[in-house]
Amino acid sequence: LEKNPTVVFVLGGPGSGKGTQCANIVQNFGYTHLSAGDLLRAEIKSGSENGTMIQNMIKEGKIVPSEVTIKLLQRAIKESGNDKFLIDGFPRNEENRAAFEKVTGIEPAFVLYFDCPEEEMERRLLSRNQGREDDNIETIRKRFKVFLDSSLPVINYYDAKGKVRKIAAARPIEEVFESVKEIFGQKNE
Ligand code: UP5
Ligand code: MG
Repeated sequence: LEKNPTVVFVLGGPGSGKGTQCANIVQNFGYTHLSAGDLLRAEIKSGSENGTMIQNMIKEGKIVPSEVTIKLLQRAIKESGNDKFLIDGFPRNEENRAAFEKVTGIEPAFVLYFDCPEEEMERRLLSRNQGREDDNIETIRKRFKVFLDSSLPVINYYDAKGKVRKIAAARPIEEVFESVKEIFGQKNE
């Protein structure tokens, strides 16, 4: 592992625009984008022994055990050859957060938080049409509840440390990215 990689956690509810904005950040600021959800979905497709367990958890909107997700993230970090990472959609609960810090020794430079009302996120997810098994109304409701109960506390934890950069996400993609650019142009250490 690179000794002191720069890590930005990109957090926000389901459909808040994490993946969309990470793609823009990569093009402009030289980061490698690691979506924990994409890594887990790739693991299902690869036919790994954990695949069925991961698939069931995603279908229920539940959080996959940290050790599985952290192993995938560590491998992707190593394989990237880069030293700047956007970690998208992780950590999702306090246990994820503490385990990542313990295992990797990495603390995020800051946390980018896309703040979006549920009704807007629901609209986006229901019209995404990319065949995601969790983009149905029953699973979406479960994902929202897990976000409120488990993921928001992680954001609050980093907010108390002055590390959260909050962005109003219910605006057009280009407008949201203008706000994102301002943050990446600042000194954030
Ligand atoms: N869109 C984006 N921005 C828009 C804008 N400003 N205006 C209008 N439309 C906009 O965007 C969603 C949709 O909205 C797209 O169609 C986009 O074009 C449009 P996207 O950028 O994909 O939003 P994102 O926040 O990335 O939404 P995603 O659904 O990926 O968020 P989740 O957090 O729900 O999904 P993730 O893949 O991270 O996790 C899925 C599941 O994996 C979890 O529920 C969990 O079961 C599991 N998981 C873990 O267990 N552990 C992990 O660490 C990570 C995931
Ligand atoms: Mg995503």
